[in-house]
Amino acid sequence: MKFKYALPALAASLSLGAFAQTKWDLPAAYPAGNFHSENLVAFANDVDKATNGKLKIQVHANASLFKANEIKRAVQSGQAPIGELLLVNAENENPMYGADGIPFLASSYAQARKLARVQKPFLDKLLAAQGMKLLYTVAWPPQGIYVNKEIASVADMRGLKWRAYSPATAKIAELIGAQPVTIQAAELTQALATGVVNSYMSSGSTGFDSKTYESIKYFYDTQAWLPKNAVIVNQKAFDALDKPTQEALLKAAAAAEDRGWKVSEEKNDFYKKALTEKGMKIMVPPPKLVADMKQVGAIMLADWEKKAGPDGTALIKAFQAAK
Ligand code: PCA
Repeated sequence: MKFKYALPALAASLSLGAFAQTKWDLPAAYPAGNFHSENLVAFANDVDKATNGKLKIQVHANASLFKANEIKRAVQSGQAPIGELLLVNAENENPMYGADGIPFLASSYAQARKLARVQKPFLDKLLAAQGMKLLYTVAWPPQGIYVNKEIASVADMRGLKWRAYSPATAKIAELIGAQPVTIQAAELTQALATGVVNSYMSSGSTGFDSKTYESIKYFYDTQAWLPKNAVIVNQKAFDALDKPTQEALLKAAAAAEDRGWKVSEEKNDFYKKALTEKGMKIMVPPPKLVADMKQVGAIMLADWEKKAGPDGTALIKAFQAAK
């Protein structure tokens, strides 16, 4: 009697197993309309299609599931199987995460891609040691200075209320005599509207997303660095997928990386035009400002190399030798 019922139940669970669906929540920190978030949704759709719905990834944009600075730990602990983080935000944990936040080390898309290539093996190793795996990275557009007045040099920036998003952008404030307040992108609009900050460095993308033009008039297009977002996955969650699903995920990730870098570069001009249409002035930074900021960059590079030790030296060497 027992078997009579157990067998159909077993058969049902087997056939269910054959169609087993895995659902992953993907916490992300930037608004749904941001190009990184749109790229994540395209990535999730590709995975869905390639696996016939076996792996469903739900993107949670705008820090709605975890705050920007909590995402890495959430993926590490398995609270989230997958997530998107801003690499430079982990610089205090290990300087190698911050290589793409050093001003003027890699300040064009071509240079940033080169840096991404030489940085990748270090990231793979660091993440693997914490039970995670790097799926892909995509650069933000080049970083410029948003400021509420015209500036000719760093001396003009003293005393600014400076929004920082990372250890390095807080360090810049220190070096230029501004007052840093760390605010992630999801809270930036409010911080600007309430006057908590009146300046910061970021991309045209974040200036546009946060409606910075409502309180700040100038964007100095310094093109100082291109920080990257990274999509990372918990290794155990990855290992729990069957082989074809793993392969589909990696293939979709490679496609997302290609697409993301292209869109980032294409949108860079779009964002600057959009900011102009909203009444902002896009400024070519005057020579003294450029020279001052390059000096800031040189100090930060030297500091970084000291902190990063032999790995840092190896990365810089590889970067300089890379084509
Ligand atoms: N936007 C993000 C990080 C870099 C960027 O361009 C921000 O400002 O928070």
